[in-house]
Amino acid sequence: MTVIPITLAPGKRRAAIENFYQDVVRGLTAPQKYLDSKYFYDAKGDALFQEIMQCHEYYLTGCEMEILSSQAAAIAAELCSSGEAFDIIELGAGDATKSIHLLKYLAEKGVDYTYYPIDISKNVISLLEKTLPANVPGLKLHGLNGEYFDMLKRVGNLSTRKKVLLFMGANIGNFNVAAARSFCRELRSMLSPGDRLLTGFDLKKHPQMILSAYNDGAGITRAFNFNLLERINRELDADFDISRFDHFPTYDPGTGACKSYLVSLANQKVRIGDDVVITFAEHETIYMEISQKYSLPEIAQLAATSGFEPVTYFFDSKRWFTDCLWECY
Ligand code: AVJ
Repeated sequence: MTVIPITLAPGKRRAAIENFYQDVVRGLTAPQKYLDSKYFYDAKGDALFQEIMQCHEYYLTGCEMEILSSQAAAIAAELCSSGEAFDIIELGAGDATKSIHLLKYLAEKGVDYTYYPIDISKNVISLLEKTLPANVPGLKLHGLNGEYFDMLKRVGNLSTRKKVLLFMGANIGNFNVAAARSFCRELRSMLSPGDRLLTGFDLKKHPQMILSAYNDGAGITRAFNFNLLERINRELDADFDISRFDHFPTYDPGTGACKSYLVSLANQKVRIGDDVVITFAEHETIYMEISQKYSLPEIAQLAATSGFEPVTYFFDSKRWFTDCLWECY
């Protein structure tokens, strides 16, 4: 979740806005215009994503919740099977409503571990520090607010045990396949043999189910996409007229790429700040987000080409989603 917390010091806040501005201008001046989906998550975007997770079409959250709530014991058994002590690090921990099942189970069994949630949102981390120990008696928690790789380096100095990394929520889907491979390789370079990674993948299934998940009837996903244009208006003094754009979600079952676009409904110009004017042709698109879907062989290949060995796949009862445990070799 990318939130620019109001608690940021003025200098840091200015730097965050400057990065946002640079990324937006770079994306909207490219031949295929695009915006980086990490910018969806301001306060309004966080709230809209919470609503998406409640939509009946958006099956992902329920599937992964089922896996964690009904198979915590099996996951824990796998983690403990080597007999070696470990700490748990969660990338993009959010509110930890899924991982809490595993954390609780391990705590109840008396397994000694520290939980290091990493999140880009300072609000998320302080909330976890306040609420989680009350819900998981005896939990040792050390929250880290920042970028994944910076914070992973920090954990390297704090923890001397084997590492278990959690990367859930199908967040890996926000990378295309090549970028997911680079990401996994970079993770691998920060881990050691015997360390493990539990990643959530949304699986290929009936294309209509997938497309509907990103095109809910209540229009929440649409609003979630438009919010990024509104955020640009709010934070970068731009003048997008969202009534002159349409939301166009797509899914290609051949590649497993679920991509969403915004479509300009007219020839139009959009001003960003004092210096930049972006020209849109009628029907020109902005590529907003990818949510990549995988088959099991594609997951195995991703593991193999990034230095991991698949250990166990945990599935929901419909087999629509998998949390996959990999080990570094
Ligand atoms: C948070 C990246 C897992 O891709 O399914 C949901 C974001 N975008 N609906 C996803 C999202 C539109 C979501 N992830």
